[in-house]
Amino acid sequence: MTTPEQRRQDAVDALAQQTIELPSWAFGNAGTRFKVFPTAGVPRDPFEKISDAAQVHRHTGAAPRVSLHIPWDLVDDADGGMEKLVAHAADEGVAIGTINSNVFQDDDYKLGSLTNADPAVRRKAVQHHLRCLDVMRATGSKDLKIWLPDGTNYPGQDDIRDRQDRLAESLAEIYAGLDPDMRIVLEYKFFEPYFYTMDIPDWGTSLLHCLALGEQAMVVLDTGHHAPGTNIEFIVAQLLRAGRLGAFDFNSRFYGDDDLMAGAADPFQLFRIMNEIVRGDALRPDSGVNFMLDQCHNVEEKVPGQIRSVMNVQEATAKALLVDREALGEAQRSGDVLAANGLLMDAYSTDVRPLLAEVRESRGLPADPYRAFMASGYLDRVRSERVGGTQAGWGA
Ligand code: PSV
Ligand code: MN
Ligand code: MN
Repeated sequence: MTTPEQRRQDAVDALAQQTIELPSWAFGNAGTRFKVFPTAGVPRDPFEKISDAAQVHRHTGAAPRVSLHIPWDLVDDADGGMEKLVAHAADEGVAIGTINSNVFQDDDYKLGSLTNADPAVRRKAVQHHLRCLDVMRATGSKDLKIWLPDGTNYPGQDDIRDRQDRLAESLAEIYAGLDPDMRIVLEYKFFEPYFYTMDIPDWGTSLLHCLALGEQAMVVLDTGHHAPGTNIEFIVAQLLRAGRLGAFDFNSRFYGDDDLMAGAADPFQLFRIMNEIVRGDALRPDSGVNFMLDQCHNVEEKVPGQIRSVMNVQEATAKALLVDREALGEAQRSGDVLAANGLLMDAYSTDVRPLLAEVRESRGLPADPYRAFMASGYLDRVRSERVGGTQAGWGA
């Protein structure tokens, strides 16, 4: 039997190793299609986005990688632009993580990118992904994240099956370009930007394409990309069982793809997800599951919004680590429904903030990263320094 003290110690060890990747686009201005409210001091280029992300790592010690979106974060410089970005990241104490491909901005992609009926448009979209692989070679990134914005708005607009066939062919071309240590991580989303069909609307479609591609293709689960009421932890359990959960995009939703701070809307759901992660032994740094945030901060400050989200993921993880799994297994096997549910709820109801403060302080980090950042003067500094030029928008 493990004692509560042993569980606590195991939790401390696991939490000290947990890392969460940050999205570069969280640091730029974002908004809805109605309005983007500009925030003073936001980054004007990819270098400044990385500097802001590094602040999150500096205060939490848990966010050592930054995910880039290409071409938004492309530093086009004949003299090794991306290498300069890598060096800048290293100077700031972080590294480049996943590379995300945009195929949602060009007019050519109105009727689809990798699924477009026009072979020339498909070729262009495939080429863009091959270019992303080159960016990965320049940045040392290992994961190419494909979120496919393709779909249709009206029944009959295009042939659903033909689009799947074209998608499979395009993905196979990209997959063939991977180096042996690279992966495609394939995201799904049930609606938006199209509202009748999306070409990768759900985990089943993503998984089928991944299985057809091969072992270097894995599913990405974005917590905001499901219909209301979807049991996301079930999907986590199933994908882990199949060995195909490649990454998370954490964010909160109340309605649709709201991109709010992770753990803000439904901390209990985040706990249930992390409970499946711990149950599936997928928290280990070498588990193959990359934990990432995918958020936009429309009305709140961005760096502290990211810090708060990292802390929320850590809290959900700490609670999941405290579940008494032996007692839970016994209760489950003996059919004691209420005891089993009670054991899970006991862990969820634990205030883990003192435990996390202890983990941080033992690593020389502030007990409360949010307060430490707010007191650091960084926001005032960038507000006065970053004047002029064009503020980076969601995309720029
Ligand atoms: C799409 O909604 C998405 O969640 C994808 O992950 C993209 O990479 C991200 O937003 C930013 O474009
Ligand atoms: Mn996402
Ligand atoms: Mn999204």
